[in-house]
Amino acid sequence: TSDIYEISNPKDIPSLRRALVNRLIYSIGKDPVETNERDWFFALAYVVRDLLTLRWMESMRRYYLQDAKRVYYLSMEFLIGRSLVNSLLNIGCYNEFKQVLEDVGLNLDELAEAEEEAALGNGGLGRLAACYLDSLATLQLPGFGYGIRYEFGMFSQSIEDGYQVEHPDNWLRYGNPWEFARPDVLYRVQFRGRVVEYRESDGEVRYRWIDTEDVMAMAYDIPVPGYGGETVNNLRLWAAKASRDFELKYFNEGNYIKAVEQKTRSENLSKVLYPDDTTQMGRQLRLKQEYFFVSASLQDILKTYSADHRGFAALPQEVAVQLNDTHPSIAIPELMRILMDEYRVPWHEAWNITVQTFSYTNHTLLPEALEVWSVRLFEELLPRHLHIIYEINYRFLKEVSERFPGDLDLIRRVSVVDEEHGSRLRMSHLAIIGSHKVNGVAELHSRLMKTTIFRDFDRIFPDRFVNITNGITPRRWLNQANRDLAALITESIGSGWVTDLERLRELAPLADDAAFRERFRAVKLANKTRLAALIDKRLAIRIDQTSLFDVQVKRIHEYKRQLLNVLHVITRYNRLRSGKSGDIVPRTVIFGGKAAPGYHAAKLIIKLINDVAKAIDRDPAVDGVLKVVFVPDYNVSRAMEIIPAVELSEQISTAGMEASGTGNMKMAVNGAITIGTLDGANIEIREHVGEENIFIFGHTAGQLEELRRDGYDPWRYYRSNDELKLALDMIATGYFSPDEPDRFKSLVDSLLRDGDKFAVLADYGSYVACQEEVDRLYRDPEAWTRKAILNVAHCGWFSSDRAVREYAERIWDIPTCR
Ligand code: DL6
Repeated sequence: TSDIYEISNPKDIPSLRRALVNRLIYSIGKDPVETNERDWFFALAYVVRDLLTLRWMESMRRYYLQDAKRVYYLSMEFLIGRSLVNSLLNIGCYNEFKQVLEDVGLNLDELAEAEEEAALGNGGLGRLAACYLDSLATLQLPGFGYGIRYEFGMFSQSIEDGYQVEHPDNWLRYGNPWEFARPDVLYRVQFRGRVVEYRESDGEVRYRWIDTEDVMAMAYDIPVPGYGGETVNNLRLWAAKASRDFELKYFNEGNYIKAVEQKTRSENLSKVLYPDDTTQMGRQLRLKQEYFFVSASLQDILKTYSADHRGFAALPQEVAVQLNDTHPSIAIPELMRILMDEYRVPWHEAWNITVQTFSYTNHTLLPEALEVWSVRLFEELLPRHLHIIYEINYRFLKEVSERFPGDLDLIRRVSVVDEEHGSRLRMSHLAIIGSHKVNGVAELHSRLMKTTIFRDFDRIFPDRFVNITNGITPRRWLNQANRDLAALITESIGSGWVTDLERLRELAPLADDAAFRERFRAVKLANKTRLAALIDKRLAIRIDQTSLFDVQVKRIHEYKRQLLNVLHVITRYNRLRSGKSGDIVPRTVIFGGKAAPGYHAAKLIIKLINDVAKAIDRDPAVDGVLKVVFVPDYNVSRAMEIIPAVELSEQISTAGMEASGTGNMKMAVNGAITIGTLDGANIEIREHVGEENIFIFGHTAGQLEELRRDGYDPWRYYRSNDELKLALDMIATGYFSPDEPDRFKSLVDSLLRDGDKFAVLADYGSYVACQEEVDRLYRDPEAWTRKAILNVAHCGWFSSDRAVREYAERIWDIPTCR
């Protein structure tokens, strides 16, 4: 096959063309005269994968020969998106392939649309994992992702009559050209069964987990190319396969149908991604998914380690495991189990190895998102792990009671087992106790973590908590998504920024250069025009590309406060209708985002946005000055289309509730100006870009705490602000839903009668006032552009390269491996 597929020189167009046509014929089985775009996409993806494969093998060999310490990033979610263009840019062959395709009458960017996106994540946490994989490879760090190969990723969203409708994401329907199936990399994962105690010849009591129901985990590998193509790392995703033993049991009983049923049941385990990131669902299948991928990953990690190491004492010197939130925290008792039950390592030694190996990232303070599992469920599914967790907890609490004698309340608060709510395991406690480092994802979040939910733990382990502020990869979010801005930047300061984003600082002096501002503005306008054309094409909605593009795209959640944005839109609408708007700036307010399928309020917010959009559309009084658009099915590809066109980035969460945010970083580095609260990484964005280049409004986390302590009364705001009252009354009385006047009553009730948990009303006044400031600045295009340029220039620090370097130095202790 090497004659057919081999590319002697990836810059040689004829050889690339030959490889492409050969792939089309021999791998896709299509005659080049009778193909569709998807055939070409697959052929091209195979050629690109070929180019990655040798570099990938070289990288693996390099790690092996240098006996490099490796980091394994365990995550239930990797929100990768499409890979074709990203891979081409990273290996430096984009232009060559563009040419090859043009020669056969095809357009690379159009072809790229044939790729299904790998939407194996919900939002921030999953996308962060994907950005970190890109940075690990670019920085030439031996970093490997482990996750689940969900057959159905994040649901796709359509909007029907203004309501969200969910559709299954059958992304593997045509196959995934990037992956290598590894039927030989197969591990047994046990569930249920029982634990027996026995005494060994050395007199030690040991445990055996027997009579289990088993599922097999089969590996699929996806190469992850770093920028420059020197290093290609690996993302290994596990798919569930039925265990032969299990099937045989029924076959032997002559029950063929039952055997096949059983096979389907086992394989359902990796079927679907749970589509809610902010409420924990205590579902058995979810716990099974967590243990399934953790067990397979640890077996794989230990197999690699054991290939050239004896014993496990050196494991923390060779291996670091990062737990992306608590979802994989069952890895802590699992490593203990393997070390003790399978390799006879004594508890003390096993515990030291475990703690030194693991570290844990917390991504949320929302109590409803913190994982807890019922002891009963654990007992049923993972009885041996429950024993180990009890023992970990017992030893930990013993130590605490020795250090803080008599503080029984402390013991109750820090225990892994929460007895107050019916015996539940608090996975965050387990993750903290079993890790040597715990990090939050922005300064404020890390501080709040230490002073609120994990205050006791910070006292017990004063060196354990650190902050590593999130970052985003400049390859995908600037170099790829915003080709025109990338070209302008490169022309101005060279291309070094792609791997050293802080070089963007060199753009700062150009903010005062009128000619540069003109070009910068032209790029933004071109991006807006492109987005307007897409919206017209897909939704048949016309928007004015010269209006201010005011954008809030992210998951729909009450704490992210899309409702606050809607209240401002309604206020603006009312001012326009009553002629009180003065010299108002024409705006297009764009929303996008998915609501968890079971989250009623979030789904109603989507309907409200769409109903408000409809009312505004029908009113000639606001024609040309106000437009609202809800972009359906927000995902990585949509984000890459929208973000380069954003002018005003809405980051308006209730202070203290958004752990970091990463959309805020993506938009700022693409030349948007943020309107935001002092929440998450907004605070650090303000520090970097300067307070004169960002619009900050609203209560701080501290002020909100005080407000609540003094008895927060949303009615006070309602009564004292006529515009707010009018907007709320319109929603409540069916102005936007005349066909069903009560439709949004529950939303208004949540604000007025149920205590306004997210302080929407408390921040309304300052938000609306701040939006007036936005209008004022926008009326002066030179001043606006100047600030936008300074946002780009000063956001280099938010690169995921910086974040990953911090992890490598402060947590994993791994050097680069060139
Ligand atoms: O750390 C990545 C991302 C943050 O930027 C967001 O602020 C945060 O909401 C998000 N959390 C999740 C779900 N959390 N849990 N568990 O996606 O993480």
